[in-house]
Parts: sequence; C-alpha cells; structure tokens
Amino acid sequence: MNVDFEQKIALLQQQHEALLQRSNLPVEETNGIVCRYTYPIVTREHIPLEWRYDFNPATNPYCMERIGFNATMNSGAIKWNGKYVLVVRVEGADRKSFFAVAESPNGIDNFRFWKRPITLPDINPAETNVYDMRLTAHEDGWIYGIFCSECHDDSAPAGDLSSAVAKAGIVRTKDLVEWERLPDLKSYSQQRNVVLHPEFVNGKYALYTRPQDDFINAGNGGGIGWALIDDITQAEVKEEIIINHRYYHTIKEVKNGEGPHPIKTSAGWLHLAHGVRACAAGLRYVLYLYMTALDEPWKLTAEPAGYFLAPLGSERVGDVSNVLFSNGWIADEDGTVYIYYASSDTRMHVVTSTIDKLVDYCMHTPADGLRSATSVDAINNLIDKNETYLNK
Ligand code: M1P
Repeated sequence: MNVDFEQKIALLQQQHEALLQRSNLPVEETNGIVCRYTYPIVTREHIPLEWRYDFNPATNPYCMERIGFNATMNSGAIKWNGKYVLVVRVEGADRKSFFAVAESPNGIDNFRFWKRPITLPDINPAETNVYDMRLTAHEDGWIYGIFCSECHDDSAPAGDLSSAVAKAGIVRTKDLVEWERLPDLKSYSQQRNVVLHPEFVNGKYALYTRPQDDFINAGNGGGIGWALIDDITQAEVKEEIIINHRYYHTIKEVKNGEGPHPIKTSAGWLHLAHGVRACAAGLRYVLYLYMTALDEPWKLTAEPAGYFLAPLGSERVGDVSNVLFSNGWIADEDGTVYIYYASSDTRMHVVTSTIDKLVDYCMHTPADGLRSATSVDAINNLIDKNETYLNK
C-alpha cells in the first residue's frame, strides 16, 4: 500500500468535504435591498475530486490533478424537487465550458455537484464552446435551457483564430438528466443572452433576445429584444422589437442582456439584466432591474437609474475583472428571491431579497434622467421630501 498516496487522498477528501459543508452566514445589509453572504457559493474548489484526480496510485503515483478547472460561473437556476439547483457553467483549464448541475438544500450553502456533468447531445462538430444557460420551466410542461453555442468564424481572414460566431442553442428536459436538443435558434443576427419567457403570449413562445452585429459588439443591436416564435422545435426570429434600450452615458451604454427569465409579480414582470459600459480599465459589467406590464411583457413600466448590483471588494478581481453576470434566480413561494450571480467570470455568489422589496426598489427608485443635472434634481427632490417629513 502507498501510505503517502492514501494520506494525500484522505486529506483532499477531508478538505473538500469541509468546504462543501461550510455554513454561509449573511453579512450586514447596507442598502436595505439585498442581503449578501460571506462566501462564494460555488467555486472551482467545489468540483468533485473524482473529476480531477486519478485515484489509482499505480497510474497517478504523484497524486496529481489530472484534469484542471478554471472557473464556475454564469449559472442557470431552478427550484427542483425542493432543492435549489444551479446549472453551472464550468470552465476547464482548457478554456472549454460545459454545464453541470449543483444543488443545495437551502439555496445559500452546501452546494454539491451531481455525479457527472451534463452530456448535451452533440449535434454540430463545429460547436466549440457552450455557456450561460438560462432555464425556463415553461407552461407547456418542459424545462428549457437556452445557451450560447459558439463556433469559429470561418469567414475570418486566414490566421484569425479569435473571431467567433454566437448562436442560441436550445435544449429541453423533464428531469435535468436527459436533455433533448432542438435546432439552434435561427436569427438574422448573432445572438447571445436569449431567454424563454415562461408563458405563452398570444398563443406563441416568446423570447428575450440580444441582437448583435458581431460576436462581441452589440453594434446596431439596440438592446434587449423580444420575439414571438411559432414553433419552438424550429425556432426562428422573424420579427424582433427592442424592449429595453441602451443609452449614452449609462451603465448599459455598450451592451446589455436579459438575465434569467422574469419573475411574475402582481405589479408586473420583474426583470434582471446585465449592463456593460466601457472605461479605461476595460468593460464593466453590472446588474440592473426593470419591470414590464403583466399582460404586455414587452412594455417597460419601471426602470431605476443605474445598477442594482456591481462588483464589490474581492468580486472585482478574476479571470475577466470588473464583471457581475447573472442568468439565474429563484423566487420561493414565501416571496424570498435568491439571486445567483458570478463575479469576474470566476465564481458564483448569492444575494437574497424579497419580491416586495425588489418591486418597491423598481417602483420608487428615481429613473435615469440621463444627465448630471437631472441626477442632482432627483437628490434635491428627496431632500425636499425629507425636510417636509422631518419638520412635520
Ligand atoms: O466576460 C463577461 C461576459 O461577457 C459576455 O457577455 P455578453 O453576452 O454581454 O457579451 C459573455 O461571454 C459572458 O459569458 C461573460 O460573463
């Protein structure tokens, strides 16, 4: 028996188990809107040891990691059999992303990966990378996953090995284990951040889209789009309107994208999205909320100015620094909302809030007047209101 090897494995298992079982305590609230938690909830260290190590001392005498992982990020989310389930984007050391399910009993800690990653039906040899799945339990009875399917852009000049093409891949499942692959979304432009609305609208499937001129740039794509789809098994964007626009000198000046599908509330559909702006440090990704009408989910009814969540402290640094990205949240029956987000394309976090608080935030935070002068007006209005109130 190789005692040294056995001891190393035992220590790895002990440390891994301690990480998985670690409690995640809330940190003191600062703004009354969300509660943050002490630790990231899923990191590359959470990945099962069986995916990383060869446990046979004869073939792995140095007890080395045989397969390396880089990040656990941008995760879809769903409540499933009473558990809080994430479909995590796992990125290997080889830069390839894939999906893997991790579940928690309480939504805050004790996230554990299922035994194996998701094996998607492999329908296109040119598909090189898959990532950022949005999950929707649709009223048709299926759980859909829409994700970015990336291929090399073969029309790029010879030697350009970076240009890529983004399409929306579509899968569906009844158990999160077996996934049926449907044809990719047909669209006149590249598409990323495509999300399925959970209800039929005028008898059709409805998609939130993000038309973009090329792989990186939204370009003429004006923001978050909306398209009705006749047949989800042959999905095609025939007409698309922009329902949440980008504006100069805002947090979403460069691009934006729908997060998870919106939550239905009595006050309207509550949306979570990411906004991107450029600065000397590069692109800065933040999260924002907006609302649309219940019976017309494409009509904007409220949008607070600025961001709802931005990278804070250690969240600022990672593989792609200064990024928050969310494609998953879970609304519990008691009104608690678990918002799952990745920081800097590296690790997953959660904040909690309630539907009432998030709706109140949307309805009563001043909208963006798009100019410094209007921002000062908003502050003065609040001071005036407080003076009247405090002098009563
Ligand atoms: O690196 C930040 C994000 O960049 C892209 O976001 P968008 O779709 O808005 O362009 C995606 O690659 C996303 O996965 C990544 O987190």
